[in-house]
Amino acid sequence: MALKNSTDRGALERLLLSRLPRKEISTLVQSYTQPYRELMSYYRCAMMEVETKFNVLNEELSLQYDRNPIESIKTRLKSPESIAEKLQRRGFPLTVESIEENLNDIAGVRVICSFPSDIYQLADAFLKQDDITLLQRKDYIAEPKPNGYRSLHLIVETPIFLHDQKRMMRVEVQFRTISMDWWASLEHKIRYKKDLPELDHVNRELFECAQMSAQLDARMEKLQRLAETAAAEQHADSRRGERRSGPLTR
Ligand code: 0O2
Repeated sequence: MALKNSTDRGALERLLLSRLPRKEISTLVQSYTQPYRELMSYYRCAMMEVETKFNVLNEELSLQYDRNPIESIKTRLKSPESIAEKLQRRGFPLTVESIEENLNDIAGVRVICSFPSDIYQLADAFLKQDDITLLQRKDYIAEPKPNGYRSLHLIVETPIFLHDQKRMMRVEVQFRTISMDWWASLEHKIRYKKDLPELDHVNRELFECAQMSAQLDARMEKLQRLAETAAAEQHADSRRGERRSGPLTR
């Protein structure tokens, strides 16, 4: 007999489950969810690998330039609801294999930098590493989205080393300045993906705020350059002064 609808199916599932001993139910659930949990764990490992790479770069560059180019790093694993929604929206099957095959942003690493130039320097240094393969690059800083969104997005593949195998995993890396992140986080709260009617004045003002944030980035970067140049000149002056006064005689 074919089941008429999901209510029938639900009732049947409940009946069957009520007759199974607790232990068997737990084994059953485990067997269904294990492959998904394993895959999510691999993505977590890939995020750890990528996060470590950025921490290493931050440490090294901070010695070289006397400041940290990275303000903070955030990692996130896409939620089961978002995964299901995205697969459905794109017409892909809801299976563990399909997640790995069709989605690039299950593992997300967001690198918040001080200045726009830090973003490109870090992205270049990261992509030069021989275990990182670039799959896709979207530069929304050079070409912001029509709503004003700015960020540099990379989809990369990186290996994770498990006890018995090496696995290649995809990770989405988003680079933003504090100002880009501030705008994107608030815009996300105000509008992004909400089924709102088109509110022209809200869109326009959000776009203006994005432009203000871009101007602030440019000004701050300019100030940083001026300060760096002034510090370098001062340092050179004091070295010249030291050389003129010659070695100390006793
Ligand atoms: P969440 O909740 O941040 O994970 P994709 O579906 O990712 O393959 P898409 O959407 O063209 O293809 O990718 P894109 O443009 O690279 O954007 C992916 C992510 O960038 C989004 O992830 C957001 O995090 C961020 N993003 C893109 N556009 C905007 C925007 O206009 N405003 C804000 N605030 N964030 C944006 P998710 O999965 O959509 O959401």
